[in-house]
Amino acid sequence: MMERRILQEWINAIESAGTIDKIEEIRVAIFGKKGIMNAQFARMKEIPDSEKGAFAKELNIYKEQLNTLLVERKLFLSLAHLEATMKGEALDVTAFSPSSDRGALHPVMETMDRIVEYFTAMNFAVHTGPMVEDDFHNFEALNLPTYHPARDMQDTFYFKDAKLLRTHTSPVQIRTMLSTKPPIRMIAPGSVFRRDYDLTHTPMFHQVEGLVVEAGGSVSFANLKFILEDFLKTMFGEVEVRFRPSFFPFTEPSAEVDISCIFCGGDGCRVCSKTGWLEVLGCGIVDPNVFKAVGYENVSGYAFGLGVERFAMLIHRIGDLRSLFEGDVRLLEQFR
Ligand code: 2NM
Repeated sequence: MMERRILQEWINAIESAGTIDKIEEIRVAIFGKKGIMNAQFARMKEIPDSEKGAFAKELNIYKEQLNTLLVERKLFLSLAHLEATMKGEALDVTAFSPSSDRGALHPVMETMDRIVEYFTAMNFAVHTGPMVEDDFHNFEALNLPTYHPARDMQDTFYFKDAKLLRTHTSPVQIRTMLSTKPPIRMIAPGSVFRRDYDLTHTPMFHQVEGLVVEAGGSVSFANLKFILEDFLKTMFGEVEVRFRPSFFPFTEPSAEVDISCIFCGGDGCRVCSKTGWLEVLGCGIVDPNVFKAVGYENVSGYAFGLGVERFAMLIHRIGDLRSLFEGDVRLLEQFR
C-alpha cells in the first residue's frame, strides 16, 4: 500500500507551492508518465487478487484527493498573481501632476464667442439651424433663382436627394422670418460649406450673419453703418472703417466693409496688398424679393455677414489659414 506518509508529503508540497510553475512540476511528478501514481498502479501486478480491489480503491481516493488539491492550489495562485498584477498596474488618479497641459478654446471658437458676445450685448438674439439644407432656404428665398449667375459664386456640396450643405448661414435668417413676425434682431453663427480648397479657402469655415427687420420703412443704411462701425472698433480697436458699394443678390444696396490695415496702419504693406485697407464684412439693405419669399409685407431691414476665420487670423496675426485646421498643439497651446 502507498504509505500515508508519502501521501502527506505530496499534500504538503502542493500546499506550500508558491508558483504555478512549481504546481506544474508537482503535477508531472505525481501524474506524469514516470510519476508516482503510475508507479503505484504498476504494483498491482505484485498484489494478491483478493487485495487488488481494496488497493485500487484506496489509490483512486488518493488520486482524486491530490488532483483536487492541485487544481485548487493552481486557481489560488492564479488569482493571487492576477491581483498582484492589477495592484502593480493601478494608477492613482488623485496623484498630483506637475504637468500644465490643459484644454483651451480653439482661436476660431474664441473669436466666434467674442463676436456673438458683442451682438448679444446689442440686444441681438442668437439663432441656429440645420447644416444640411434645401434649395429653397439656401438659394431660392435669398433671391438666387435656379439659373441666376450668382449661384456660380458659391460652389455647393450636393447630396443625392437634392439636399445640400448650406453655403452660408442665411437659411437660418429665412427660417427665422418664416416662423416669427417682425421685429427681428438676430445673428446666426455656424459652420458653412463650399467646394473650395486652396491657400485662402477651406471647404468648411464659420460665419456670423446678422439680420434686423422692422415694420414699415424705419430701418436705414445709417443704422447698419452705426452698428458695424461700432462692432469693428470693438473688435479691432482704433481703426478707420469704410463702406464700398458692392453686390449681393439678397441685398440692395449692398456694400463691402473695409478697416484700415491693422498691420501697417494704412500705409500699405504685404497683408493689405499696398492698399492700406482690409476687407472684413459684407452687408446691405435686405432686397424686397427676400421679404416676398418669406411672406413679409411693408417691412424694412438690414443684413450683414462675415467669415470668422478671417477675423481670428487678423486678431491673432495668424498668417496661414491652414494652421487653424491642422490641430497642431504647438499652435493651440499659444491660446491657453
Ligand atoms: C452677407 C452680406 C449681405 C445676408 C442677407 C440675409 C437675409 F437672409 F436677410 F437675406 N442674411 N444675410 C447678407 C447680406 C449676408 O454676407 C456676406
